[in-house]
Amino acid sequence: MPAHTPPPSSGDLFGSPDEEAPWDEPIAPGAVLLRRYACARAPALLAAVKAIAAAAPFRHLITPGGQRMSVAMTNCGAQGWISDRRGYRYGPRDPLSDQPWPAMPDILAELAREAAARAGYADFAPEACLINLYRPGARLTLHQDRDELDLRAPIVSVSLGLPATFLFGGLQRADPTRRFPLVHGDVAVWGGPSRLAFHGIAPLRDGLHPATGDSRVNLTFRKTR
Ligand SMILES: O=C(O)CCC(=O)C(=O)O
Ligand SMILES: [Mn+2]
Repeated sequence: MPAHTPPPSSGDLFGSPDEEAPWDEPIAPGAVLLRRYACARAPALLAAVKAIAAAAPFRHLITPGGQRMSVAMTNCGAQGWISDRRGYRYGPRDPLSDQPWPAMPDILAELAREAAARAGYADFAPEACLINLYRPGARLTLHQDRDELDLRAPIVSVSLGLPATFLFGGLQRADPTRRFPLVHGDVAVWGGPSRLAFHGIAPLRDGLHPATGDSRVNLTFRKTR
């Protein structure tokens, strides 16, 4: 029995009717890959990302150590994640424009809430959506998401476009890391005992995807406070 099938009326707008039905792949206690969960909504999600990026453009942030990140980032929601010489933090305004980050569109917030619930985290209310844009060669080295104050809430992370390799380790940096392919429409949710698991993305490989061309877009939803 498929875990979820797109509503019958969504065929034309959001995906082809012969799209794969989603399935769940638990990877660690509190962590699950919701395979293809976002496929049906991907065109609407990408349209929303385009509108967000028109107001708050993707940019390569500088790490506190002075390195330019290979992934380009922007945010939507009440809070946005930023990095500069002063450190990593959340803030309500885009430092490029000094305007509030674009509001989080309902279609994004609903997807995040539904995915979290499916993974066992009821009532997830994301305040921030960090949007990561990967071009071939871009990567995210092993890290923990630990700038959020309420670690009871999970991280919900949506993959769109080109495939990537998700590195998922343990609570210590030196713990063994497993590699999971992430493709268009996959949603990773980690929380509970896995909330502070080290994770990353291996350098993106060249390719072309019908939905995003030569890039991968990742939406990472967080409760920040
Ligand atoms: O791109 C991904 O799938 C992971 C992103 C991530 O770990 C982050 O934004 O902190
Ligand atoms: Mn992360």
